[in-house]
Amino acid sequence: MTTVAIVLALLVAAVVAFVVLTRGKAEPQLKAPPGTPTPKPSARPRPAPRRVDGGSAAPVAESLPPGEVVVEEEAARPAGPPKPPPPPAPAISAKDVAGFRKGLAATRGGLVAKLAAILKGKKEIDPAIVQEVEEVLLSSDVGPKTTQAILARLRDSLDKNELRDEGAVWDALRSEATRILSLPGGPLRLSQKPTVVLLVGVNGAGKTTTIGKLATRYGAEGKRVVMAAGDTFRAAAVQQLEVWGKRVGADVVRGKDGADPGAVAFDATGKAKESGADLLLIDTAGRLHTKVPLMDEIRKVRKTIAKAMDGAPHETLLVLDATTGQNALQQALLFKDALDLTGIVLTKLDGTAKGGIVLGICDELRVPVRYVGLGERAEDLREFHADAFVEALFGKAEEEGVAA
Ligand SMILES: Nc1nc2c(ncn2[C@@H]2O[C@H](COP(=O)(O)OP(=O)(O)OP(=O)(O)O)[C@@H](O)[C@H]2O)c(=O)[nH]1
Ligand SMILES: [Mg+2]
Repeated sequence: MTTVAIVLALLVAAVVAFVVLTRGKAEPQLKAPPGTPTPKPSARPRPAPRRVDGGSAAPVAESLPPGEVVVEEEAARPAGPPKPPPPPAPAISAKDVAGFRKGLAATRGGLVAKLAAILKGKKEIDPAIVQEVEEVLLSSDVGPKTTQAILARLRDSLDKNELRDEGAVWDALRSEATRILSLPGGPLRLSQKPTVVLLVGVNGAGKTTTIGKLATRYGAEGKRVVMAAGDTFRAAAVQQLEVWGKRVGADVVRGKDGADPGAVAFDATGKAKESGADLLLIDTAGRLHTKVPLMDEIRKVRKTIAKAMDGAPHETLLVLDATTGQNALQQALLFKDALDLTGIVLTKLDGTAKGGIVLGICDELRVPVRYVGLGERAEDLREFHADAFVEALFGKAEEEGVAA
């Protein structure tokens, strides 16, 4: 019995020892230091967070889990080398010259072709040739005063023996034209909110069309444009403006038929101010420069606008139809007497050989041409640049042989 008990006890001890030993193998007794999280069986190594600084780094960021993308602040980046200053704007853009040249085709075929016919192949320039140039300038609506100014320069150069050949005459004409046309002007600057622009001129000069073109241009630049239907004589004039307004997305302020144009302009200035508009373009009825009551009326309109906003109108543009030649110059002189003109818009230059009128206007009025109209479409209104204009008018005339 005693032996049986001993054997049983040994068996139990052996089983217990076996169990203890086999358990120890299955679960190794590795004790982690306190505070260390127990790794989960499913945990995988994760990529290190990456910086996204735009460009090619962005696709990498997309592959990262949310919250892992570190967008570095612009200010925190190390400063790179200083940026070089932007290159100076070219004096003349080829696009400008090409645009003017297309619009000036008729003038090049008239004034410039006649000059080319006189000068072509001349190895020597004498006073008789200068005389012929005078006739061409006079017949091309350059105007007597401006023609004399240009001739004085040519004769002076001739006396100094500087006009040796055809090329020298073209150069002298170009530089004289550039001098005359280079008045401080340029496109409208929207320095006030709203910048108020009054457009005046005789019937059919192109005022309403120019307003539509300007609204298109500034609207496309993201400016808020308001138009005032100050031509209250004709219902059709208001409708014409409203068509442009719809096309451009600009508000049109109108009065009742036959309303006082000053009241419409006053109302529109107030509304443009309230609505935070950038530009207010005020249309007016066509008026003959020789009709005193009509010129008095436009003076009154101008004063009324000033009552609605200090310093307004900021610009008063005279719209002239280039096809009217010397008459355009007469209009300009009388409008300038009545109003403080800040610029001229010369329309329909595309349909005339009388482009020389630009020289007469700038020379006699000393008011800058700000825009020229080279067609009826919105994009046919071009900022006037003296250099580009002169280049388009006279450039390469000799080589092209524009002479008939
Ligand atoms: N070819 C050409 N036509 C133009 C130009 N500017 C205006 N026109 C046209 O000239 C005509 C008269 O233009 P409007 O804008 O109505 O002239 P307006 O000065 O407002 O005329 P009123 O309101 O009657 O005084 C229209 O048929 C225009 O399309 C231009 O630069 N070139
Ligand atoms: Mg009109």
